[in-house]
Amino acid sequence: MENIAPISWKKSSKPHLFCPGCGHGIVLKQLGYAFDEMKIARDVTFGIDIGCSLLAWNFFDADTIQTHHGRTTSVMVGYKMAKPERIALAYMGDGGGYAIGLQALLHAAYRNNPVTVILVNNENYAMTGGQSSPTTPVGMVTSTSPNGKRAEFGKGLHGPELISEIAAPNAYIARVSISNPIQLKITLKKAIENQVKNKVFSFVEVLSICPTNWKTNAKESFEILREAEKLYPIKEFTKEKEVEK
Ligand SMILES: Cc1ncc(C[n+]2csc(CCOP(=O)(O)OP(=O)(O)O)c2C)c(N)n1
Ligand code: SF4
Repeated sequence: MENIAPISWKKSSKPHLFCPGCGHGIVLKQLGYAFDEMKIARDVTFGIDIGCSLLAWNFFDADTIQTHHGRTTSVMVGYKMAKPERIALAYMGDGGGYAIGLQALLHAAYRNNPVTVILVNNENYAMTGGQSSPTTPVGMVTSTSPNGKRAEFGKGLHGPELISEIAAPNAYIARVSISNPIQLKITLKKAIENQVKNKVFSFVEVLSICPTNWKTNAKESFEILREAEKLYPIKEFTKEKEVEK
């Protein structure tokens, strides 16, 4: 059978550890294709958060740094200062990026640090058992909202919208979904390219699925993803800023 895996994937790595049907695999596959097409696997340093994103530690034939929960942006900002010739990627979940790591993320955007942050939004703290996160939509049942999340606890944090308010006009900020893998790959490439060419900040939120904690089958998972796409619009935020100028 033809091997359709990205060549930047480690050929000798063990089978992946994600649950069956997890959205992380789709994100990482497209990221692998982006590495291949841009021929950058040797130039990338892949920073991963604590959370299910850490299960990507041996995916790529690329240098990888395992950081603490919520500290990936800060670690990769520091790393990039020390090694400006490297392409610094920070990979995390919505808990790591929008809760414990939010101040680091916002300040990296505010300072326009030349790193690329990829945040996989599955609307819960997946690795620790599906607790409610800043992006959990109203009504979603989680282990900390057994009767459904109440609106008084927030209607869902809109990260790219928040970040684009304080980011520099030349920062690249976008939201995509695993439901459109080609658009996902193109967006990841644009974000990485902005770091390499313009030496500025870039941020991509990827709407994803977590069948294990959502307790859903494939069809139900994608129904929830469609709802997420309505709550969190798929768009690029950079051009809008340029139009406003
Ligand atoms: C400083 C610190 N606080 C809390 C934890 C416990 N912890 C580990 S993973 C995690 C949640 C991860 O959720 P998210 O960042 O959304 O990623 P996901 O697992 O959904 O991909 C938490 C709270 C930790 N490891 N370190
Ligand atoms: S718990 Fe959810 S996010 Fe984590 S590996 Fe399983 S399906 Fe993926």
